[in-house]
Amino acid sequence: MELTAAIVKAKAKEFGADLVGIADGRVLDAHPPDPKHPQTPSLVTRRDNKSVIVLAKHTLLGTARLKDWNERHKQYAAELTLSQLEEASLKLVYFLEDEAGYPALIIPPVHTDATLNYRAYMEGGTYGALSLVHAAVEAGLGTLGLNLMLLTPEYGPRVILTAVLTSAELEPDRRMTTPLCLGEACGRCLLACPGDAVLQWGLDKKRCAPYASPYGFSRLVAHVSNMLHAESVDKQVELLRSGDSFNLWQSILRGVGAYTGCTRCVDVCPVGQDYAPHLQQVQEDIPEATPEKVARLAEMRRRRAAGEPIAGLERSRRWIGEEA
Ligand code: B12
Ligand code: SF4
Ligand code: SF4
Repeated sequence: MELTAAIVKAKAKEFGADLVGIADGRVLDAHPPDPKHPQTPSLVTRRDNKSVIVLAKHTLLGTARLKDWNERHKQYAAELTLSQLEEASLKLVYFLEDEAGYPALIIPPVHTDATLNYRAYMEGGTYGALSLVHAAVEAGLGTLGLNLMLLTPEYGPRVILTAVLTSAELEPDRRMTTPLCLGEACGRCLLACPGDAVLQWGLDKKRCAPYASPYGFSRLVAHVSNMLHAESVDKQVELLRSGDSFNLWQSILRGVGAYTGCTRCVDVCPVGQDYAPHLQQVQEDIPEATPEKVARLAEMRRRRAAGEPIAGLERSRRWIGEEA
């Protein structure tokens, strides 16, 4: 079969992806997001690294209209969306291999390497095989926002991502060179963040992680430690039979809240064609906004207007869509 980018994109959509873009593996090799810890296609494979096909699936609008950061409905639904995207990626790999004759592999959407730095893992500072948001920008799907999430014209940041690496040389998409993010003039993600983790074009991962992953590995370790160190057997049994144990059991069973926790910065972002018709009215008011956050945002606006250097912006201009 003569495989083209158009065929691959049509197949990915048929299998369940909402957005698909293609990046040249060599371009990703040349632009690792964090050069101290490179995440590049050729570090994954030197054979099947020619093209990086990035797939996106939008998350549900109904859950984006729930305003509590710790909503179990949200966490459960997001895990189901993730499963569907994983399935779409797997079907695409089988199509590439069995029908088109090109070996391929999936970049797992949530797996990270904890062996390098366990402490960093516990604090959210871990790395996937590829950084999917950066790969998505290179594949023309969108640009990064103030919180360094991928924003798309269609769904803003309300998408999750996977990637498929393949030996097929496919025509790549063009990277967007105009930012989608409204920047410091908006700052709604910062105001909504319960962990106050959004920086000026950056993220305090340690502050975000307990909200982003409320029933993840760190919570499991903390809960089991509390049980081990409880003052009596009765107290240990009480902790064993607690709501925390039940939620952790559910999370192990179905992934609820293990990776898919807080989405407050996502739900309030005005970028995306879905925002005005479905979210604007519900999310207009941001209960988490505090005078301290408002002041911090005002200071960011001042620095930007004054043309002062902003480290986060300088590091990520390429993916924010603001070339230096
Ligand atoms: C580890 C991880 C986390 C960690 C750390 C996040 C991070 N940005 O690294 C924690 C637990 C905090 C987290 C939180 C969330 N995550 Co997460 N996460 C990942 C994961 C598995 C790996 C990320 C990775 O490899 N980062 C690599 C590094 C290079 O990225 P970076 O640190 O942002 O890079 C910049 C900085 O390092 C900076 N930099 C460079 N040098 C230096 C030096 C200094 C000193 C500093 C300060 C900065 C700096 O410049 C770099 C270039 O821009 C990815 C999946 C994947 N494989 O990509 C999902 C992923 C990024 N997460 C996702 C989501 C949805 C979330 C959450 C909403 C939680 C949730 N409910 O699901 C929140 C959102 C937080 C946010 N505002 O970004 C989605 C993003 C979708 C989107 N639209 O953008 C992904 C792609 C998962 C997926 N399959 O869809 N996540
Ligand atoms: S996921 Fe939640 S805690 Fe993390 S940056 Fe977004 S709003 Fe803040
Ligand atoms: S909420 Fe505003 S500042 Fe934050 S990412 Fe979206 S557009 Fe950018």
